Order: sequence, then structure tokens, then C-alpha cells
Amino acid sequence: MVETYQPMVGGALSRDSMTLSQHVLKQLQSFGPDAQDLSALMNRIAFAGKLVSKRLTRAGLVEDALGFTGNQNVQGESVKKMDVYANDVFLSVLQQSGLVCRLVSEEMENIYYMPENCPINRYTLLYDPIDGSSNVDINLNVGSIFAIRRQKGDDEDQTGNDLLTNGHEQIAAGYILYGPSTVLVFSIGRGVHSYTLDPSLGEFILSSENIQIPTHGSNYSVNEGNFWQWEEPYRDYIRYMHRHEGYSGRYSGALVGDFHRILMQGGVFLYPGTLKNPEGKLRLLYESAPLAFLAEQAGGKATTGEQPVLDFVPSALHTRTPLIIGSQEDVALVESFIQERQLERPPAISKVS
Ligand code: AHM
Ligand code: MG
Repeated sequence: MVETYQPMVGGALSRDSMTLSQHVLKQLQSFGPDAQDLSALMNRIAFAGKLVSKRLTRAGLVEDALGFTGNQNVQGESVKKMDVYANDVFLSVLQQSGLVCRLVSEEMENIYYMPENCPINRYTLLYDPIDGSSNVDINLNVGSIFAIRRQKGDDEDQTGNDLLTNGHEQIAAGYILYGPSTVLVFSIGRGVHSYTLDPSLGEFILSSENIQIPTHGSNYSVNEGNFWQWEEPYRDYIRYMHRHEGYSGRYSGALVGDFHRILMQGGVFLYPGTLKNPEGKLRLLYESAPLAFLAEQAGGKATTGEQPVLDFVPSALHTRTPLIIGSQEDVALVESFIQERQLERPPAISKVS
């Protein structure tokens, strides 16, 4: 009888060789056209991440990688050269893919159409090419955030109105964290998984499967420099944190990095409204909603303080929302301060007819 060969390193090797696209197909349990599309799309996003990662790694050594462009984006923020580079990388990589018809980016005022792709496929990519741009010039972590939506209708008049819908319409969402290693975290609605870029292979390899946010963590992440610009409930919450043992403040200035810590270790990130920006700083479609999708997939929670982030319907492409996101218990603690103050408010006087 011929003996069947038994691999000696089977378990370890099959894990080390589980690439992103293989893993997407495994999750979808299908090789059908939709699964192939999503797998190919994720592969293109991963490729964009590799290009951005490569540029960031060598940013101090090449011309024109660091600093500002001198222009402002649609939100009135100064644009960095790396913002433009990363934005164009996503455009170029997706143009070639044939898979994406429309792109919405923090760096572009209007929807970017790729008409040649529209008859073939009707996916929309919404993305923040460089999240945490203030970290770029000092070699600290930054990220890219993305969400994928399936286009509703033909959008012939190019209004993009079907995008002004809630976050449950996202079919996939994730981020790439450019830190000591480059990590891609995403969900297609079947749990949250992370993949680490192995530079020697040039491949994202599965590194954590089915990530669950701990129900409680010790970290709270917020820009306390805005303390006097917040509404009272947020100030009460921070006073509470200062007076109780067991909490650590952690704020890197890049949402992706701060959220990643919370995803892995628990805690809460918050960006409340301020006097200057009553809706906060973070944009719904390509910052808050994708991370809320991940948080919920990982057993966590995300709210605007008034409603779940995923239920929020934006009025425009670049609408902002306050964001409170992370572990169930820690988000609930912030909410309890908001509700307490609401209870204290005098009841509205009903009109007597
Ligand atoms: P950006 O995408 O323009 O970099 O803005 C988003 C970033 C988040 O990563 C971060 O949480 C926040 O802005 C930091 O803002 P601030 O400097 O006001 O704390
Ligand atoms: Mg951003």
C-alpha cells in the first residue's frame, strides 16, 4: 500500500500561508462571482495599503513626501503631501480594478466617478486615505479607513443620494494601521479579522481571527485639550475618570491607532462636539461608520451620544458626528453621564392650544 504523505508542519504552515484573499473566500464559503469580486476588491485595497506603507517607511528619505501642500480640503483643513499621495494611490489602484464605480474620500469634495467601471460593477469605496495626518511628519502611527457599499440604483444624475443612508448599508469596512508593522483589520459582516503585512513576502497574512473587544478596558482616549469646549456631561465623565482608580488616558492623535488599542485591549475612544465643531471632528461615511461597523462586529458599541452610529443618516457626504466607541461597559459609562444630564433638564413645556 502506498503511504500518504503527512505534512510535518501542517498547522503552523497553513496559518502562516492564509492570505487575505484566501481568507475572504473562506469566510464567504463560496467561489461565486460576488465572493470573487469582494475578494478581489479587498486585494486591491490591500495593495493600496502596501504602496502607502512603502512611501511612509521611506518618507524622510525621499523628496516631497513630508509637509503641507499649501492647499485646504473641503473641510477647511490644511492638506499634507501624504494625504494627496495616499488619495491618488487609492484612485489609481481602484481604477485598474474594474470593480469600483464611485469613490468618496475625505480629500475630495465631490464623488469621483470611474465611468468605465460602472457598467461592470457597482461598488462604492468610501475612504480616509490618511487618518491622523498630524502624525505623518513626526513618524508616528497613521492609518487609512475604508468602507464598501453596493450602489443602489444607477445614479444617472450623479447625485450619489443612495450614499446618504445609514451604516447598516456597508457590506464591508476596515482600516490599515501603519505602525511598527502594517496591519489591515476588516470585516465583511462575518467577524473582525486582522492581517499583518509580511514585508519579505509582500503579503498580508492572517494574524488574528474573530477579534472580540473586551467588555471593559482601562483605556480612555480623548483629546482633553478640548475639555472647556465640551458640553457638561463629557466634562463630568472626565472628572469621574480622574477621580477613580484603574483608568489610563491614551491619545495618539490618530483615530485608527487609538481604536486599534481599544479593539484589542478594551476601553473607549471619544470625540465629542466642541464649541468650534458642535458635531465633532470625525466624518460619518469614511471614519465613524466604518469603525462602528467593526466595533459592532467585534461585540463592542458605537454611539453619537444620541443614537447608534450605524443608525445615523447623514445629510451630506462629509457630514460629521460625535463618536463614542469601544467596549460595551465603557461606552455605557459615557452614555450614563449624557442621560443623567438629560434627566436633569426641565421638561419641555407643551403648548396649550
Ligand atoms: P484627519 O483624518 O484629518 O487626520 O483627522 C482625523 C483625526 C483623527 O485621527 C484623530 O482622532 C483626530 O483627528 C485628532 O484630532 P485632534 O487633533 O483635534 O485631537
Ligand atoms: Mg480622517
